[in-house]
Amino acid sequence: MIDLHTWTTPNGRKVSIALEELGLPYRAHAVDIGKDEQFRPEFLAIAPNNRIPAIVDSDTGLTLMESGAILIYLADKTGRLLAREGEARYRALEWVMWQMGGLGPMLGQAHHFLRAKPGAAPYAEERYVAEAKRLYGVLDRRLAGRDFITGEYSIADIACWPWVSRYEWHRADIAAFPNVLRWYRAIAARPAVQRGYQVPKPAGEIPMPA
Ligand SMILES: N[C@@H](CCC(=O)N[C@@H](CS)C(=O)NCC(=O)O)C(=O)O
Repeated sequence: MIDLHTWTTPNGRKVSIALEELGLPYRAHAVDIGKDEQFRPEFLAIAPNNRIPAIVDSDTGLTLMESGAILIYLADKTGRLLAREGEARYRALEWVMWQMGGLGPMLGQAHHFLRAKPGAAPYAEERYVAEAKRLYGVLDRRLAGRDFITGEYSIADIACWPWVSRYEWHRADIAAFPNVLRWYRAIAARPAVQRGYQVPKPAGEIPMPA
């Protein structure tokens, strides 16, 4: 059994979606970051960076923070969603790292400046909206002629998709990126993604461009 400590955010949803896709039994525990629950000592014991998500796998005794590491762990535990070796493995890891080091942090900054205190830092708003657009361009080119980021559905898609689902927050015109739009819709239609999106509590419909 896996205990997942999470909240209704892109980094949290990566893990609930992966668990749903893999059919692994898990219990979700809500860590309401709006109420600073990520600073509770019992959470810090498994997630010393005070950020969700984190897991405890009672099969192995392993505790793990950082969504990218958790995705790799779950894929390796089951032998699914990530090739065991060879170029396919490293290509998927390359795009997981792209998400962890680029897409997630940059979109997160866009959300902060656009939503937390709009108008307080116009240069930052402009910079992160422009960076979001650049990253969408990168993803769109990668998806040209491919159903998924590495061809086959993998943890690379699961890492990126929840961030793109906040396209309204970072003001991305997703329709201007037709490959991203096709990929976004295809993943949103997966039952496991629809279930994982609503963890640890119902969060409404998945955003869908007209
Ligand atoms: N690199 C980390 C980032 C985790 C992260 O930023 N989590 C956010 C929610 S998406 C959080 O817990 N924020 C709480 C805070 O900022 O105190 C990961 O991918 O797991």
